[in-house]
Amino acid sequence: AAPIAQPLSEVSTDIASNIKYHAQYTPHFSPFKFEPLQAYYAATADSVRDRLIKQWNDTYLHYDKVNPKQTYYLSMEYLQGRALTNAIGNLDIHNAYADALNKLGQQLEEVVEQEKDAALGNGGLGRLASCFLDSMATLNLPAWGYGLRYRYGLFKQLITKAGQEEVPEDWLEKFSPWEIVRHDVVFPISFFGHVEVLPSGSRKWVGGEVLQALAYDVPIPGYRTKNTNSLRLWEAKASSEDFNLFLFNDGQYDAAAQLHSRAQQICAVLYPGDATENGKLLRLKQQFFLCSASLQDIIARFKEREDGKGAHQWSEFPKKVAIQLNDTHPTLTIPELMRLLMDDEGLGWDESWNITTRTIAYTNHTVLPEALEKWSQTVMWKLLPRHMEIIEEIDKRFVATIISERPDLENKMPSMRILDHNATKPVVHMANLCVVSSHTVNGVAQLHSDILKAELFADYVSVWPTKFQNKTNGITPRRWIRFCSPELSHIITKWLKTDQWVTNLELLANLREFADNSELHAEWESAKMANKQRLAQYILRVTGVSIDPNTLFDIQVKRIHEYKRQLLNILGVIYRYKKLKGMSPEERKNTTPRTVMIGGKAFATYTNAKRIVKLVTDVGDVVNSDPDINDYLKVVFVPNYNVSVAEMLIPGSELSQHISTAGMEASGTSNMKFALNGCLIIGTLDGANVEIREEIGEDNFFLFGATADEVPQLRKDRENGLFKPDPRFEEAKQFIRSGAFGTYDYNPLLESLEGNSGYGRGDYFLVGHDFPSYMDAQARVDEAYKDRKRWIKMSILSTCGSGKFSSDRTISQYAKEIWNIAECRVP
Ligand code: 26R
Repeated sequence: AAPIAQPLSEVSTDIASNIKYHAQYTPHFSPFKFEPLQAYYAATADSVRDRLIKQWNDTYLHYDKVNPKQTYYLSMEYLQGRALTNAIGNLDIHNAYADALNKLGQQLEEVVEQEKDAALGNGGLGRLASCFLDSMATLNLPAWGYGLRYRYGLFKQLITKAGQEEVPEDWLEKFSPWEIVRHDVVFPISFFGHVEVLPSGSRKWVGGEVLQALAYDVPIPGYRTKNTNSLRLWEAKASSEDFNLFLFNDGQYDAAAQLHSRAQQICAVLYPGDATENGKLLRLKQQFFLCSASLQDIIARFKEREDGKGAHQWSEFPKKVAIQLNDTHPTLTIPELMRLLMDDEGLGWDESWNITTRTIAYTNHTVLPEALEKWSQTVMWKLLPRHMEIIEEIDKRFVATIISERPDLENKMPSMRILDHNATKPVVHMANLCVVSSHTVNGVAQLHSDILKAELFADYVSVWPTKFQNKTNGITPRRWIRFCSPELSHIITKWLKTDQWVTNLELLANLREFADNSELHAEWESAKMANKQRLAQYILRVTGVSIDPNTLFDIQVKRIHEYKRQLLNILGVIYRYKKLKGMSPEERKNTTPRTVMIGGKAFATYTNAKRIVKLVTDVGDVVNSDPDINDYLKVVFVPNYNVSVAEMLIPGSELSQHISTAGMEASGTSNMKFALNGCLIIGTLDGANVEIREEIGEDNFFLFGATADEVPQLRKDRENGLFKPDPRFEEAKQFIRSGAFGTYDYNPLLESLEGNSGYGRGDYFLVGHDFPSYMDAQARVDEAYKDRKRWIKMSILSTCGSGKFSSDRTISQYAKEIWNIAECRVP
C-alpha cells in the first residue's frame, strides 16, 4: 500500500535534522573553521545521498533477482554537470529541501551553487551520454554507464587580453559527495607484454605492466521512480606489491613508485593532447582501460547472475548483455571480448565471434575525417599484442568472406577493410572494425544517418542492408526545462492541467490550441523576462558587461569549431555594427536592439578556433564601449561555457544560432534544448535542425544557407573560380582589416576565407557562400521580433514542437530496436 503522504513541514523537519546530523558526524571541514556554504553543501549532498543509496541498493537487488537483459553504455565521456538540483528534483523532494535549508538559515539556490560541475566530457557526445543515463533510469531500464574517473575533466577557460587561456578545473578539489568508492570491485588491467602459445595450442597474453581498475559508483536516480542506476567510473591504481620498499629506503623515491605514477597518468586528464607519440599512447591506454575493466565487470556479473557456480551457458550472454559503444572510443571492447572468451574461457573463434557480434552495437557521432580514429599498428602491436592478432584475424576473415561472396566489391576492399597496409604508416580503422563487428550501427539524426549510408559506410550497406539505423538524439526534459526553468514549467503544467509532460514530452503539442491566447502570452512573456533578467545579472557578474533584458537575446554556445561557423555569426555582427554606425540616431531607433552572446571552448591547440574567440572579445570591447551603438547592439563572449552555464543561458534565450555548414554537424543537441525553452532558431538544414524545423513548422524557423547535397558542387565551383562574393561579406572582412577591432593579427583567419582551395584556405566551410542568405534571415528575425504577438506565438510553438526531442523517446527506440531490453521496475 502507498504510504500516507507526510505534510511538507514534517518532511522538511526530518530533512533539516538529517542535514545537521551529516554536518556533525560526516564532517568534511574543520569544525573550528566552519565555512557554512561548503559545509552545508556537503551535508545537504550527504543527506540526499542517503536516499540515493537506499534506492540504488534496492535497484541492484531487484535486477539481480529478475536477471533481465541489461544494457551497458560504454563512453569515454560524461558531461554530468551538477547533481544536487537534479537529484532532489528526480526524487521529488525539491521543496522539502528548500524548506529544510531555510529552517537552517540557508538558501537552496546558494547551496546548489557551491557544487562544481563534473565535466568529464568535451561537448555533445559526453552530454548526450549523461542525458541517456537520466532517461534510462527514468524509464526503469536495467542499463548502466561505464566511464573513466578523470582527475581533471575539461579545462576551465579564462578569457584574458590574449584570448582563451586553459587552466585545470579541479572538480575533485574538495571531493565529490556523489561517488561511492567500491573497494570490493577491482580488476587487473594489462599493457605491453607478449603472446605465448600453450601446449594445448591456445594463446595467452602474458607479462608487461599490470595495473588495477578500481570502481567508483555514481548513483543515477530516475524521475519519480525508485529505479536508481549506476554510472561506474574506473580509476587506475597500482598495487602495494608494486611499491618497492627497498628502493624507497635507498632514497630512490621516484623509482620506488614508478608503477604508481604510471597508474596516476591514466586517469589524470580527459582527452590528453595527442600531438605527440606519448600522448597517443596514453589515450590508447585510457581506451583499453575502460574496455577491459568494464568487460571483466560485465562478465563477472553475468556469471554471478546466471547461477554463480560456473554452470552458465555462454550462448546466453547476448541474451543478457547489450553493449553500446559511444563512438569508436571504446572499440577495443571488440578484441578484448574475443580474447576473454577464447583465451580465458576456452571458447572457439566462431562461438566467440557469434557472441561478440550479437552483443555489440556502435553509434557514430561524426563524419569529419579528422575525428575518425585511426591507430598506428606499430603502437597497437606494442601495447596490445594479443588484440592486434585478433584484429588481424577479424580483418583476414572479413576480406576472405567478401572476396568469396561479393567479388564485385574487391576494388572497394582498401577502404572497407580494417587494416590499412598501403599507407606509409599502417593503421587500424576503428570505425571499420566497429561496423564489421557490430550487429547494429546508428547515426544520431536522420540526415546524418542518411549521409552515413550514402557516403562513409555506403559499401557496407550493400553487404549488410539491415545493419544501419537512425536514432535521432534527444535531451532530458528534467534538467533542460523542468529544473532549469521552473517558471516556464509551471506555466506549461498550468495550461496542460498536468505535469505528465515531464515524462511524456509529446504532450507539449496540446499547448498549440492556446498559442493565440493572450493570457498565456502574458504569462509566457513574463517567465521569459524573469529568465532574461537572471541571465543579465549573471553576465554582469562574470564579464562586467551590463546588458538590457529588453533587447533580443541572441545566443550561440557550443565548442568553437570552424564547421560550426562562429565566424559567420561574428562577421554578421560586424556588418550590423558598421551599418548602425552609418545610420542617423533616428534611423537607429527603427532597428531591433540585440545582445549577441557567444560562448564555447576552443581545443587548446586549435589556433584558428582561438583566433575566433579573440575576435569575438575584441569586437565586444569596441561595440560595448561605443556610446552611439550601445543601446542597439552589445556583444558578449560568455566565458567558460559548461553545463551549469547552459542551464542559465538557455532559459533566457530568444534566438539561438545553429549555423554549421550543411552536412557537417551530425545532430546537435543544444538546438533541442533552446527550442524546448521557447527559443527560436536561426539555422541551416543540418543535423537535427532538419527534424526540429519539421516538428515546429517552417514558419517558426529562420532558415538559410546551402543544403548538404549542394555543398560538394559549391566547393568545386569555388575551386574553378566561380564564386562571386557578396559585397556585404567583403565589407565586413574589410572592416576587420582596417583595424577597427584592434591590432591583433587576424590575417590567418581572414585568409581561411580567401583563395579557391588549399589547406586553411578556399573557405572550405562556405562562410562566404552562406553569408548573404544568413544576413537575409537575420533581417527576418529583426522584423519578427518587432511584432511581439507574433514572436511570442512562435516561441510557444517552438516549445510545442519539441516533444520528439526527449531523450526518453531516443532511449525507448534504442531499447526496442537495438538492445532488445525491457523495463524492470523496482516495486
Ligand atoms: C577521437 C577524437 C579526435 C574525438 C573526436 C570527436 C573525440 C571526441 C569527439 C567528439 C565528437 C564525436 C562529438 O562530440 N560529436 C557530437 O556528438 C553529438 C551527440 O551525438 C552530436 O549532437 C554532435 O553533432 C556531434 O558533433
